[in-house]
Amino acid sequence: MTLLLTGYEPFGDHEENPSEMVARELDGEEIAGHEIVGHVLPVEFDRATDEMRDRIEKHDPSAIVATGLAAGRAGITVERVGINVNDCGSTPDNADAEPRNERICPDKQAGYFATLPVVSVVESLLERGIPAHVSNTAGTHLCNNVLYSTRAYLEAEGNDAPMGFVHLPCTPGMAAKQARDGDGTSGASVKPSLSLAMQVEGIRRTFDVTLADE
Ligand code: PCA
Repeated sequence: MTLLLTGYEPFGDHEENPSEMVARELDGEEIAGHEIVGHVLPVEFDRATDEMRDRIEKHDPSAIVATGLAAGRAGITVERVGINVNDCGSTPDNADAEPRNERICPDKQAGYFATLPVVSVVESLLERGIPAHVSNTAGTHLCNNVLYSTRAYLEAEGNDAPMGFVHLPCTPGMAAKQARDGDGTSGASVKPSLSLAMQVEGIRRTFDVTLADE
């Protein structure tokens, strides 16, 4: 029995992506008799969803948690919904694709809810002293794309494994580096951050709560 955990490779101005580090760290760990399969997805609109489907077909996971970086958010944010939009904003993907106001699936509905127990996960993280909140937008970049596309795929397949998306903030090292590269010490420009250990524990608990909910 497996649990699928995906992170993303670095993208845009970011030299690191905590979601990649968390996926690598938890790969192989056991939770309640399930083995976590950690996988790092490309930040490419043309490839990420196909890779996610391949992993689901290969591992037939009992639950799927996709993660990515949301630099600037103050804690772990559990996404409630994915919407049917691809729009890269000011950040092209890693293959230089720049979708603007496109539909992910032109013939499908506007949105899909995550099927993780979103509110229970957040409550559990807060109880553990991990800053977290529910988020009502995963944006319109790859993170939203993988949430929407994977939920659409699972529904079409009749696969009821719970699936959702968790955005992770910067690590303290990333926030310090970005401040050094930017305004340095004079402005109040340092981004909020959370230690990698806390981020790892947050994702562990996300799986715990999801399995307990089944
Ligand atoms: N974060 C981006 C894409 C990859 C990642 O880690 C997002 O929030 O869409």
